[in-house]
Order: sequence, then C-alpha cells, then structure tokens
Amino acid sequence: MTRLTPDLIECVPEGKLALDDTLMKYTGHTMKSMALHAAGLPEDTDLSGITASVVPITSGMGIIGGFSQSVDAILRRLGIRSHVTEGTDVLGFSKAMDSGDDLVFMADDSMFVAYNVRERKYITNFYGTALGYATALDLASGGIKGKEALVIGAGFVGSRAARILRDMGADVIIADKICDKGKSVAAELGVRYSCDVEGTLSKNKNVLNAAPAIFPGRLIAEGAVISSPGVPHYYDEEGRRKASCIIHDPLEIGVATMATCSVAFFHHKEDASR
Ligand code: 2YC
Repeated sequence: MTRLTPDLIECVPEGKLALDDTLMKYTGHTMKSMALHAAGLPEDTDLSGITASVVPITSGMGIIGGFSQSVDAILRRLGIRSHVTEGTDVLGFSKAMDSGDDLVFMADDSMFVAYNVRERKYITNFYGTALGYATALDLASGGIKGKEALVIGAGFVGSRAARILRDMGADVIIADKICDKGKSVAAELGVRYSCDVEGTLSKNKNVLNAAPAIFPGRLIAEGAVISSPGVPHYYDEEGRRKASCIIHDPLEIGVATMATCSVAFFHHKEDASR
C-alpha cells in the first residue's frame, strides 16, 4: 500500500484538481454523482443530513500533513456535515462518539475506514477506491459489460477491482509483476490472468491500473481508457496522447465512494464487501 505524502494531497482541500471537469468530460458525472451511482444510490441523493467525524491517527508513521483536512474537505464537497475531531486517536474517537455523528473516518498505516456508527459496519478505502475506479472505467468505456478489462496489480485495490469488474460483466484479466499473486487472485475470482504485464497492457483498451508503477507511453494502446488509482501516478507525453482518457486523483474518488457506500448501509442492509 503506497503511503500518501503531503505534497500529493496539498491541493485537495481547495478542489483545484479540476477532477469534476475531467470526470464530467469522460463519465458524464461529477465526483459526487459518480460516487452515489457507484453505491447504488439515486444520483440526486441529499447528503446534508449526514454527519461525519474525521479522527487524526498518530500511530506508526504518524499524521500525514493535510490528510484529515483533505478527507474532511471531500466529505463537505458531498454535502456531508463533517469536521476533524480536536483530539487524535482514542480521544478523537471518543469525541466522535459523543458528537453522535453518523460516520467516523480514520486511517492508520495499514487501514483507512469509514465506520457507520448506527449500522455498526465499515467500508475500507481499498473497497471504496476499487469501486470508485471500476465505476469510472465502466462509465468512461461506455459500459464495460461484455468487454475485456485489464486490471494491473493484484493487491488490496486491484483484487477488489477485479471482482467488481467481473460482477459488472467484464471479461477480466488480472496481471501482476509477481506472477503467482495474479494467478492466485485470478483463480479465486474465476477470471483470466497474465504474467506479462507490459504485453497485456499494450493489447488492452480498458485498463484499471492499481499498481504503484509507471508505464511508458509505448505500452499504452491507442485510444485506451485508463482508470488509474495507483500512486505514484505518471504517464509520459506519448501515453497521454495515445490514451483516450486517464482518470486519477490521490484521494477523492476513494473517499467519496467510501462515504456513499457507508450511507447506503442506511438504505439497504446487506453488507457491501470490503
Ligand atoms: O494523518 C493521519 O491520520 C494518518 N494516520 C493517515 C495515514 C494514511 C496512510 N494511508 C495512505 O497514505 C493511503 C490511504 C489513503 C490509502 C492507501 N494509502
């Protein structure tokens, strides 16, 4: 799991990433409407009745400058009444409980969760990111059902994204540079796998890149739709020219989809997979 750094998220609070412009152009949705769509909620759902606490966590490698503020800003952009707790860690969590907030967001070095207090269920950032970016690929590709979809990376996000794309009806291939990793996830999901990441990438037009890897433009298929949560994120000029679209952000789509999936617990009771 790649750890975010302050420089990657410093412009998230002001929303300067123009993410909505990119998403509107390629998916016909804003970040908010896409996240609601991903969670199976009506795209005009009013979230202003939802309250959330974001609890800074100091364990392990500690606070990431701007992280809690970025999560808080993303939730506010969805219309959720959010705030960062004054206390950190358990004190912060106790304040979140005392506030009676519906949702609690907190992340240590291993796990980032949105906890729905009333339903006593949580959504991980792995699942929120996988669902958000699989939804972006589905929308930007004009509907992924019946089409080939390449998932690069069989880790926490990639393996969940492969399952979600399979359930959307895509013909999924999963590729990981560690061949056995891709092979075992493919066997578990009943999808195809490849050990030749570069060769498979160059042949696929619908790609979800969940690997912390940078791929040269010579490998990008002409007209490829690339949904790309992986950090570090970079595509060279040739890659950017050949792709029909590249969708990426450091935090927003994942957090927004965590939030809408957490809210969805109030609407339908079955457990979203994590
Ligand atoms: O500021 C804080 O509360 C820190 N404890 C937050 C640590 C987040 C560590 N995780 C990451 O950097 C990202 C996640 C957003 C998803 C994967 N890596």
